[in-house]
Amino acid sequence: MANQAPIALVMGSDSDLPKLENTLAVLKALEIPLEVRVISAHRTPDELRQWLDEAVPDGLKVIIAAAGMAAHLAGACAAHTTIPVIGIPIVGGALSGLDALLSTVNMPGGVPVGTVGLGSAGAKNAALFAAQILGVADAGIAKRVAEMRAADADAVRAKDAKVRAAYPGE
Ligand code: RP5
Repeated sequence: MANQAPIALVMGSDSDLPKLENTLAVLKALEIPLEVRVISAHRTPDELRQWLDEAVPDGLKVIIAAAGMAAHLAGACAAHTTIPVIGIPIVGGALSGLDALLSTVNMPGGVPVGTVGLGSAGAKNAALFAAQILGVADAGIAKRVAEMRAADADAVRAKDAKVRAAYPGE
């Protein structure tokens, strides 16, 4: 792909997309170009290999891979490349995401996947983690991540002030 984005968000199904709003929102706020794909480790394994064979040499730096159920997408990405892979286990199915969490996090030694937690916080953290990886070599991204962290802290301080005003104590 011409002008390969540095981060890719790949998901196993378009049914995962509504659960990845935080990932998309954070990377947009940080002004980091993003490639978004639906590729399944199980349903379209050939496309996964083909995509990685092109995107990594073209300049892809970090993969965020989201999948539910028997979630092998992040591990399959990690099997094919040595760039960092962040796994998002998707909540859903009969086991409410526990299957995806264990499938994503419990990789064999030698093929790491940096796995975030379940739910919207995990989706948010995956984006921040990917940005922080890029931020090691990109001062602009590191600055924007630090500003986002500071804004989050300000929001907590505002909530603290509100609660203290409502419950002033003695
Ligand atoms: C996984 O199976 C996908 O990542 C998704 O979370 C789950 C269900 O996929 P669909 O049947 O909704 O396409 O591979």
